[in-house]
Amino acid sequence: MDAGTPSNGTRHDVDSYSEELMRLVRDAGADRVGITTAAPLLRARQAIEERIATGMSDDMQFTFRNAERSTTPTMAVQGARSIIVAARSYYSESSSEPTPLVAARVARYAWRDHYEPLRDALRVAARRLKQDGHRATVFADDNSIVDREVAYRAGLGWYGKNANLLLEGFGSWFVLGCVVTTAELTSNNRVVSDGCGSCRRCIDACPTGAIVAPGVVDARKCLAWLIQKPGVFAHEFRAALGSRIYGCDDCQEVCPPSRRGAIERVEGDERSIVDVLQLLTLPDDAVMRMVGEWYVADRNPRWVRRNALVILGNSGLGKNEEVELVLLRYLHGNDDLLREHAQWAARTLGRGDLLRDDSLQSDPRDGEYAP
Ligand code: B12
Ligand code: SF4
Ligand code: SF4
Repeated sequence: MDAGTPSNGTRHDVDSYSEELMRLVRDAGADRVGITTAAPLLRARQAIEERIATGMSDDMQFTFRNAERSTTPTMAVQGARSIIVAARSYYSESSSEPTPLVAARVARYAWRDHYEPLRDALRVAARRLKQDGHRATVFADDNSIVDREVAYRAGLGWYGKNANLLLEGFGSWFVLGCVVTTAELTSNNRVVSDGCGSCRRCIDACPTGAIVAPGVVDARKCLAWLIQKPGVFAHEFRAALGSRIYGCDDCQEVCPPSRRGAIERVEGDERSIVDVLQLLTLPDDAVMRMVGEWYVADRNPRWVRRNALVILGNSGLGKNEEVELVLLRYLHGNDDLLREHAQWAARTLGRGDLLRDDSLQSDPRDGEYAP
C-alpha cells in the first residue's frame, strides 16, 4: 500500500483515520482540531500582498518575507495533501505575582510558552503519520505557513474584526498550529459564519486606531508590532504604549465572545508582570533570561530596554528616587538610542532638570555594567 493508511482504502477508512488523528491531537492537549486540504492559501496571499503594497506590513518579515512560500503548503512539505490544524487555549484569568514599583504588563499569550505544548500535541499525530509511511511536519507560529487561514479553512472559527480567529463558542484566546502531511485525510467542509454582527468594540478599544477596517490591522500602528520592531520607538505611540512590555491584548479583552467562551488554563509558572526598574539595571544575559521565549529582534536586549524606558516615562513616578537613579544611568549611558528614550522619559515625568545636569556630558561608568 502506498504510504500506509489508506491511499487505496475506502472513504470510510480515510474518515476513521482522520478521526483517529484528530483524537490523538486532542488527547495530547489541544482544545480544538480540524482538517483542511493543502491547497494554496490564496486569500491570505492576496491579503499579504495588499498589506505590503499599502505599507501596512511595515518592516515585518515573518510570513511576509515570502508570501508565496507562506501560503503554499506544498512548499513547506513536498507532496502535501492535507493539514491537521489545532488550537490550544492560553487564557489564564490572573496571575498572583507581587506588583513591583514600576510594573510592565505582558500579553496573555506570553505569560508562559504555549507554543511548545501545542507542538507536542501535534507531534503525536505527526509521529503516527510517519509510522504509517507519510511525510508530516509540525508548524506553529512559523514563517512557513499562515496559521489563521489554515484554521479558518478547517472550520475552527471566524475572523473577528480584530483580525483574530475566534473559535466558535470559545473566542480568540488560542494559539494555532498545524501538521502538514502527504496523507490524504477528510477535510472539514464547513465555514464558520461571522459571529461579530454589529459589534465593533475592538475597533473602538484599540489604543492607536490600528484596526483600520474589519479584519485589517495596520502594523505601523499596532503596539504588538511596535514593541517588536527594532529602532527608535515612534514618538506618536509612546504614550499609548502605557505599561505594555510585550504584546497587546486590548482588542481581545473587550471582545464579548472571547470573554464569555475563554477556556481557563491553570498550570505552571507564569510571568504576567515585569519589574521595570530591575530590568533596566540587569546585564544583557539576565535581561534575555528574564524575557525567555519572547521575539526580540536579533535577540538584542537593547529593544527590551528601549520599551522599558518608554514605560518608565509613562509611570508618573518622576519624583521617586529609584526611578531617578535609573534614569540618570541611561542619561549618562553611551547608547545614543537608549539615551534619547531616557531623555523622553525624563521630560515626560517632569524631570527635565535631570537633562540640565552638567555631568551628562561625561560618562560616569565605573567598570560596572552600564547601558
Ligand atoms: C505577523 C504576525 C503578527 C503581526 C501582524 C498581525 C496581523 N494581523 O497580521 C503582529 C506583530 C502585529 C501580531 C500581533 C498579534 N498576534 Co500575531 N502573528 C503573526 C504571524 C507570524 C503571521 C500573521 C500573518 O501572516 N498575517 C497576514 C495577514 C494578511 O493576515 P490577517 O491580518 O490575519 O488577514 C486575514 C484577515 O484579514 C482575513 N480576512 C480577509 N477578508 C476579510 C474580511 C473580513 C470582514 C474579516 C473580518 C477578515 C477578513 O483574511 C486575511 C488573510 O488570512 C502569525 C503566525 C503565523 N505563522 O501565521 C501570528 C498570529 C496571527 N498571532 C497571534 C497572536 C496571538 C497575536 C496577538 C494576539 C499577540 C498579542 N497579544 O500581542 C496580536 C494580535 C494583533 C491582531 N489584532 O492581529 C496568533 C493568533 C491566534 C488567533 N486566535 O487568531 C497567531 C496565529 C500565532 C499562532 N500561531 O497562534 N502578529
Ligand atoms: S493588538 Fe493592541 S494595538 Fe494592535 S490592533 Fe489590537 S488593540 Fe490595537
Ligand atoms: S470585539 Fe466584537 S467586533 Fe471585535 S472581534 Fe470581538 S465580537 Fe468581533
